[in-house]
Amino acid sequence: MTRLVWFNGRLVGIEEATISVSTHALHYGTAVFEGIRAYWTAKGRPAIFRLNDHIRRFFVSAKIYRLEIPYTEDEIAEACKMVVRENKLRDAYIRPIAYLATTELGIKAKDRRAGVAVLAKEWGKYLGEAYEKGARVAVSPWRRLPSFSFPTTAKASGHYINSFLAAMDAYEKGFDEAILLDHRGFVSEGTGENLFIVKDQVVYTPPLQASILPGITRDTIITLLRDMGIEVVERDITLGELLAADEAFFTGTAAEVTPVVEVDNIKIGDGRPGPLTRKLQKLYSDVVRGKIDKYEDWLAYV
Ligand code: PPE
Repeated sequence: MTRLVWFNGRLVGIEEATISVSTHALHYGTAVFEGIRAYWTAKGRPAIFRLNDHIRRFFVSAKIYRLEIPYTEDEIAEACKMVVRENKLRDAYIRPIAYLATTELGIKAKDRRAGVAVLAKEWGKYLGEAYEKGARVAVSPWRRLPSFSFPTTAKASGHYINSFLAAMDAYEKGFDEAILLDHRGFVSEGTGENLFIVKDQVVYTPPLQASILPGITRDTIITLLRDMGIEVVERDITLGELLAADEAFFTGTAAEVTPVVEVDNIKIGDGRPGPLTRKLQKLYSDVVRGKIDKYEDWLAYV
């Protein structure tokens, strides 16, 4: 993490940004967060990609979990810019988090005020070499949390206990990442990414009812594909369809567009990143760096 953090309204050194061990969020997972990237652009300054969409999702997540954020959306957006600017970052990963701050033990909380921090760091490729070579993934023995038990549309810290189990299980078995099935057995998503497959020039991705997080990168990719005249279908995908796909890839703020080339040691297509996946990686990277005028509206300059 960088040295300077925005913490409850002030920019402070990271060693000052601490909370009590009896904080509700630590015990019960009652925090919501965002992952946002800023990229260096041709204009000679960084721009934050789809900042307003991330801020909106942050506040919706907080509302669902009854967290009262004592700041406006504009103030948090400004804090995101501030941590990039003041830490003199070029490419950055920004992490706003709002946590239930009461230090009273007990699940029910009378005081629903949230503490808020905005951190930043340099974060290279999320899945390392897999960005180039493609990820080898395992189907997790753990199912995605059903959207009947948790609001999977919220990006809440507690939900990541499920991702953590799946990620560690796959990692310890020697894979780069896990894919989780939903409670019905349909393909859901990665531990921190949405999933797409390509079959016969058509692109498919699981729908919201497959308990996915509605990813902002997912939305970006759907838009870019449709603008390219490529058909995108949101529908349930079976494991068999994934294994028979021509190409597969993950999307996410951290992961960007990462090819998936093997599932449980079975090659997807010819076992190398597919041509459409490559094209989307390049296009996404151009869009976030402000190289394509058409998508300038997605950039918030720092
Ligand atoms: N699904 C999950 C479960 C998820 O965590 C993410 C983001 C996505 C889909 C993609 O969402 P979006 O970033 O809006 O396109 N995961 C974040 C956290 C990664 C982490 O390890 O921490 C991210 O990419 O920032």
